[in-house]
Amino acid sequence: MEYFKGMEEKGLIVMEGVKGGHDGMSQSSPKRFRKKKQEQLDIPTLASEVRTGSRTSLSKAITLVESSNAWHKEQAQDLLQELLPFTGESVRIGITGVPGAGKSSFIEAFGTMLCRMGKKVAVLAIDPSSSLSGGSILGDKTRMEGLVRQENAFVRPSPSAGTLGGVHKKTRETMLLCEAAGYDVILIETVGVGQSETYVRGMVDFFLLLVLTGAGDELQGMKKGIMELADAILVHKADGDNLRPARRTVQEYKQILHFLQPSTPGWASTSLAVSSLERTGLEEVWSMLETFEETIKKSNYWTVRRHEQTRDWFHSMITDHLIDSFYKNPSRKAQVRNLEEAILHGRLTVTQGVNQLFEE
Ligand SMILES: Nc1nc2c(ncn2[C@@H]2O[C@H](COP(=O)(O)OP(=O)(O)O)[C@@H](O)[C@H]2O)c(=O)[nH]1
Ligand SMILES: [Mg+2]
Repeated sequence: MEYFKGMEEKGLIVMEGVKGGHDGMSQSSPKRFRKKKQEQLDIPTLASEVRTGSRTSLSKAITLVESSNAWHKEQAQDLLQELLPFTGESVRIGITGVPGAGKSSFIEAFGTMLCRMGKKVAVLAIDPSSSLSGGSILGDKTRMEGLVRQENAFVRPSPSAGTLGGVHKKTRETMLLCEAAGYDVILIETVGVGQSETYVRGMVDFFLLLVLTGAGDELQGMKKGIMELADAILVHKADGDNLRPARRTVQEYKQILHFLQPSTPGWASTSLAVSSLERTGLEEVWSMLETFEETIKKSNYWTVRRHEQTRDWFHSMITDHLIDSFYKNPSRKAQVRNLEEAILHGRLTVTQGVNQLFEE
């Protein structure tokens, strides 16, 4: 974090002339004053409350981590640093599938089963559709009513509308907070659209894809890419009339997976039939996860992957930070537009345009 602080300070020095500008954060009220006023939040106390498993404190900690307020951000990092030694002990599971595949229902059924087994289960959601549709938040809450009532469960709904593009980037930090709070299993739900699967794959140990039957056509159309992200494909809603077709579909997926690149080296991705309605197949999913954990820890890829994930996270934050600080200068956008014009009219080459931006 020292590194980022350093960069921020440098940014501030360069930006001296535009203080009090667009973001309202750097206005005339001196930083020292703000600090003093908000110092009531006692980070060591909050940290120990999170560790004792207080869900209220965990919620408070997550809100702090999600805040875009500069002072909160600093405090959030202090909190995370304090809790870092107590993180890393959970099994991190990503769950994806098209809307309606039954992800929330599966999490409810599976999570409740795990709680009854004595596990502590945290549920997080990354929902890129929520800022458009107003969110699946309501739906998910009713879908997870049973789970929410479990003493061992913690359910954090999708970030609220309009905050996308920032808050979901905090999911990794939220996950660390949950681990420090003693959660054994972290379930991260994401809608299977756009980049969110790749993003979630990059932060979990195990990645589950939920699909439906009648997939003959779907199999054709389904992108190979997403199947190659999955450690297991669950054919969901395998109940009633759907049971037989579901079993057939499982066989089809197994065959296909056989020919694809496995998502985790040393693990043959597989397929299972599950019904969250009838609560069947859930135990098989858990025992598969246990086998996975054992196998992958033995090969040491568990740790290797987590290190890779943290490294990637660090590098993507560097990129984000560079982009942010590049556009921080309010005149930057106009400058870029002008250069664009010049390039499109053939007065400059693209490389010359870029050089001009970075020459100063
Ligand atoms: N028959 C059947 N229906 C299910 C099952 N799980 C979920 N559903 C239904 O599928 C619909 C979508 O479920 P939901 O969990 O909201 O899907 P999500 O959009 O992927 O989170 C709901 O109407 C559920 O009642 C199941 O195991 N069997
Ligand atoms: Mg859902």
